[in-house]
Amino acid sequence: PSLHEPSSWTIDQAYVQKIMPLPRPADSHKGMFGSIGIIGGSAGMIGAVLLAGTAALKLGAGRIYLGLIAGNALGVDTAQPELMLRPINELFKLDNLNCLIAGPGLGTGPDACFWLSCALESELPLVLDADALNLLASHSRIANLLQDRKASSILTPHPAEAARLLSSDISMVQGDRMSAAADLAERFNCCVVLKGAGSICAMPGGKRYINTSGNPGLSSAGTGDILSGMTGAFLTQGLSPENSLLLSVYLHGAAADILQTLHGGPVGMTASEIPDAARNLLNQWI
Ligand code: NPW
Ligand code: AMP
Ligand code: MG
Repeated sequence: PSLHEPSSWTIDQAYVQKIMPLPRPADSHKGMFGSIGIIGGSAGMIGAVLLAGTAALKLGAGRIYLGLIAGNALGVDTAQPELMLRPINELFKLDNLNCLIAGPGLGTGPDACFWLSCALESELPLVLDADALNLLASHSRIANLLQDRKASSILTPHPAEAARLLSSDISMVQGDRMSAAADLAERFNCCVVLKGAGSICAMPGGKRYINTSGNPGLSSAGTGDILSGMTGAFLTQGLSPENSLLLSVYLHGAAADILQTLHGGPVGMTASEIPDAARNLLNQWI
């Protein structure tokens, strides 16, 4: 940043209203809003990929395909039948995808590592979350593939994932969250959000942002999986990686703020409730 620029920006409603997707034209069709592939869902963690898929659907992605690692996975999510569930090898045969998310419930076994490599070798913009970040931290081959990518990538670590990526510990990361996020953005040349109260977004060029939305209601299982789906939804609809991340981070927290008011407090907020609340805000603000 130059002398006249602040060292960090604040992400608030006024900021995100400037980076919204355009209103939909009257003659729109689903092909105009992108097709996203989400890689994850190992045995016992299929919910993570379903949550990410539902979030992508409700934030406007045109088509959502889930590539499931679990061999005996279900063929339909009856709660959200719009999602197209495929065995992971089938996902990589699709030629209409324009964005990928890898990590929710992916696991860290050899299969997960192989399919993550395939995602990194693709030329599609990519969101890396959860176990994709854990594999990135533990396999230099995965880190090399990320560094060699031509398409953009977004990293969405929570403090423990960030600590693994930085070979550090959670207290060091939390002690200087701004530096931790900026280190990751520089090291991997990616847009990064370091999640947790007051999420920090750091961009490869050095720009840094502090989010103002969100509350402890988000401290529950699956809320990060929702964020990855929301980020992918904006990426697949054509927003830049930076704006996709800033908009999803703010909207995710703002949805939780609405739910906290509605429920009289943060206790018992569920990840599944966030996409509907975020959708309502998005429609108001577009
Ligand atoms: P502790 O020890 O609990 O206090 P992991 P994960 C720490 C999937 N999921 N500030 C935390 O601290 C995900 O997608 C599936 C400080 C602990 O040490 C992944 O694939 C679900 N510390 C997989 O599970 C729903 C913080 O991080 C460690 C922190 C594993 O993901 C749930 C835990 O992190 C889940 O999303 C903070 N703000 N946040 C499903 N329904 O299928 C976290 N920690 O070991 O990376 O495990 O995040 O649960
Ligand atoms: P994950 O740990 O991957 O499930 O992600 C948790 C999500 O909830 C991230 O988007 C965090 O920023 C958000 N979150 C968790 N706890 C809080 C909190 N106390 N205040 C604001 N946001 C939170
Ligand atoms: Mg997570």
